[in-house]
Amino acid sequence: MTLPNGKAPHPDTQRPPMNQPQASPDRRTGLGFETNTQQDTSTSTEGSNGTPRGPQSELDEVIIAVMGATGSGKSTFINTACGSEELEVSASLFSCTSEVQLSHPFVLDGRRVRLIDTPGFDDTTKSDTDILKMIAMFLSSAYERGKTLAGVIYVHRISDHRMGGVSTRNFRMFRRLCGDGALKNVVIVTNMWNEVKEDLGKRREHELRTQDTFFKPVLDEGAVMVRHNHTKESAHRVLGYLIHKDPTILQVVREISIEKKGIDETAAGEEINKVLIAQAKAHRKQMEELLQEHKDALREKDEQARREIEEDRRKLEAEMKRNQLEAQKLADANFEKFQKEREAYEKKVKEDMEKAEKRRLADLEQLKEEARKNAAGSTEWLKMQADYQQRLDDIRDREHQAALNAKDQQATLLIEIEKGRRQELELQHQKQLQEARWQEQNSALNQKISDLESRVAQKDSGGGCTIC
Ligand SMILES: Nc1nc2c(ncn2[C@@H]2O[C@H](COP(=O)(O)OP(=O)(O)OP(=O)(O)O)[C@@H](O)[C@H]2O)c(=O)[nH]1
Ligand SMILES: [Mg+2]
Repeated sequence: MTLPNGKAPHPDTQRPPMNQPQASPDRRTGLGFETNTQQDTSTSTEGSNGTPRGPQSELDEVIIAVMGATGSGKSTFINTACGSEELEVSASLFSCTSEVQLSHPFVLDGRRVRLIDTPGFDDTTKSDTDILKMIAMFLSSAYERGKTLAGVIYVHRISDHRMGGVSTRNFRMFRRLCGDGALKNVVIVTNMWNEVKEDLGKRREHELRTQDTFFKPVLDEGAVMVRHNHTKESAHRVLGYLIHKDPTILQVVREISIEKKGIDETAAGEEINKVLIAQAKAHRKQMEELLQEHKDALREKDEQARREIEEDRRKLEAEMKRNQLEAQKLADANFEKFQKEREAYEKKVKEDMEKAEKRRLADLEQLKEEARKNAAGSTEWLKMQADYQQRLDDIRDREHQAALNAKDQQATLLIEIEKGRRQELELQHQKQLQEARWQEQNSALNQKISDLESRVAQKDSGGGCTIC
């Protein structure tokens, strides 16, 4: 494994920061990929030996598939990487993603990236053959439209107590889908680290890396194993291991699109067949044992045991029937039938996409109409607001003017009062002066009178006329 700078990184080392995801036009056709006329032929990305030409140009879309057991966190990883909630996620025991889905494109480290979400092989509602057919249809159709994979991410919960039957079966199917040739483009992602104590997680990680029954064989062939801590940065770091890689072809795609094999003849199909044969053998053995136990119960007249054995037998028969149907379904998925199914699937996807596009256009039209109405409404509202503001301004102007007037009036009044007060003071002053003057004149007059009286008195007492 080498990074774009040519150095071999430690799987857990941080890559330099990358560009944030960006929205891009949602024009989809066919299987959800945008039309790329330059690449729209079955051989455009393929060399003479059937291997893809690489490296991918800056304009090419980088497509990465995400696989793993049900509930391992595939859809969550994709949502985290895209920074969206577009894929359904569930904490229930039932499988959540039951179809192959394509994420919206986003830009990372200068590349336009799309992730493919896949259902796990231990799906609670669909058989392994159904899942294999779905994945094979999607990937081979995409390949024949010139869309190759930059890599595959396999999600594994570090919180799993052990690599049990389901995980082992899932991983075995994953290996058959990829083939050894694509392992250099595989990243095994361990997640749910916050669900375990660090020491325990590290021990499990070490076992997964070093045990032949776990991931060691694929790591030896060039796959890498990295931790994911549930953040966008961590998801982008994981994708950083793949986005600059030369594209690869998965074994199942090569088998179908180039070697023209039926699903039943692919390595993954053969793996399912092997499991079905082993199960059929085990079922036959169980049935023989039950028949023997049934005979014993009859002989011993043990009614309770007989009823329990018959119940077990019914359950086993139902399982055997399911197994036979599954084997039949796999046998029916030969090349011709699979091609027909794929054509029907592509047609349906195309119709769905066209319907979705029509719906999108109708929604867009409705949004535009609402926007127009809102714009009209907002013009009206703006006008009302302007009127209101004008009225408010007028009132304020009037109030201001009135205040100014009142001030003027008050000032005039004060001046008048002051004037009046001064006049009053002046009058008082003059009055006082007048009074003082009168008093002065009075006292002078009184003096004269008393002088006259004293002279009259002198004359009366024998003196001459002083007046004449
Ligand atoms: N703690 C923790 N929980 C996670 C992480 N990734 C996913 N989960 C939770 O695991 C549960 C299953 O996640 P999904 O993304 O639906 O898993 P899936 O692999 O897509 O499942 P299917 O679609 O059923 O195959 C959800 O409850 C997630 O919230 C993680 O990194 N850490
Ligand atoms: Mg899912």
